[in-house]
Amino acid sequence: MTQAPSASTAVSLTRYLIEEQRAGRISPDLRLLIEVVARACKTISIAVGKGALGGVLGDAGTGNIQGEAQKKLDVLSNEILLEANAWGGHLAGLASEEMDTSHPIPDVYPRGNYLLLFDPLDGSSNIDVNISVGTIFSVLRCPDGVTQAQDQHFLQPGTEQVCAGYTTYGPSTMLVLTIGNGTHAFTLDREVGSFVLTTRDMKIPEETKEFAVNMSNQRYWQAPMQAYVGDLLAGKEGPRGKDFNMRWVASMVADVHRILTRGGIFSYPLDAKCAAQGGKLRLMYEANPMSFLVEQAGGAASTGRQRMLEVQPTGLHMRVPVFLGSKHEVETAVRYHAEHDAQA
Ligand code: P6P
Repeated sequence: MTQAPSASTAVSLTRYLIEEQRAGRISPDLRLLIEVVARACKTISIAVGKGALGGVLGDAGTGNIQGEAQKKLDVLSNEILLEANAWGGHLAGLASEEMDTSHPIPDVYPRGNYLLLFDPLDGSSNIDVNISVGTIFSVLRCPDGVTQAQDQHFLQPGTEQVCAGYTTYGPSTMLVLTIGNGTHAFTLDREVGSFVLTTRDMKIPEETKEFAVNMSNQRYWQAPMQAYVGDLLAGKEGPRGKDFNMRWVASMVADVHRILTRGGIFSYPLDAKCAAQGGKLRLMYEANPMSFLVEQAGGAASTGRQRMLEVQPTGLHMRVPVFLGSKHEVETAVRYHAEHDAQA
């Protein structure tokens, strides 16, 4: 049973970031960036929380580069993040799931040394049925000498991230963050309006009995995924020798938050429907930030054939197959792929 932090022991996000800056682990500009993103997420939380009363449910009537119909809250969340990050002087550019190309900082404002990428409202297909959704963000350094970032400047592997996080808009609004010094969870105190550190140094159990996958795609999976999940389903009578449970929220932030909290493996593998695009989930603002958070919590993240954070991006909206979560379970899924490829 976790004890609620008292007023005297509560560590706010601001205090945590000041202490990390004092320790030399983040710069003043990166501290400002994180505070600005957190503040924007509070605004998004209020809009999401209004539900039908806010007049922002349903489709926007527009589509994005992903070929997905945008929800009104997708567009609103994107605008909130763009506006919040325009004037601070900490960014050289932004990129979003909802925008075809990267977004320049207006000339009227100073520019900084960071690049911010985000999925403003991940899982938004769940918004109209009141299931948790979230904001995912990733921070890279802008290459030296570049002041007005172009798309190609964002194309850095996940190991280059200096910060990653998500905010999950669930029963409580939680910000989960890493600056490369562990993964930490902050809960929004709505009465005060600040994020409060509620779990320092999250750790994912290395073993698990829970997997997250969209089973309706099973007939489209490649052979190693068929074999891997088939053995999970065989349970204790099968080669794994134990029974497994399954969860699939269809909101990556919600599924990953559960795994960071109690373990598990999340997978969106290649299937015959998405193989031509390289996968379903996007590398730069879904897989990479989540993989950084998971690795910092002692977990593992892979495409099934390569460490996720070492994938060299070829485009802002590049898609990848994803396996992430409990270290030993991800290693097992990777081993099924390696053994299949060796025989092939
Ligand atoms: P499916 C949401 O659209 C998302 O990008 C992730 O948040 C989620 O894990 C996945 O797609 C769900 O995909 O095919 O199960 O609807």
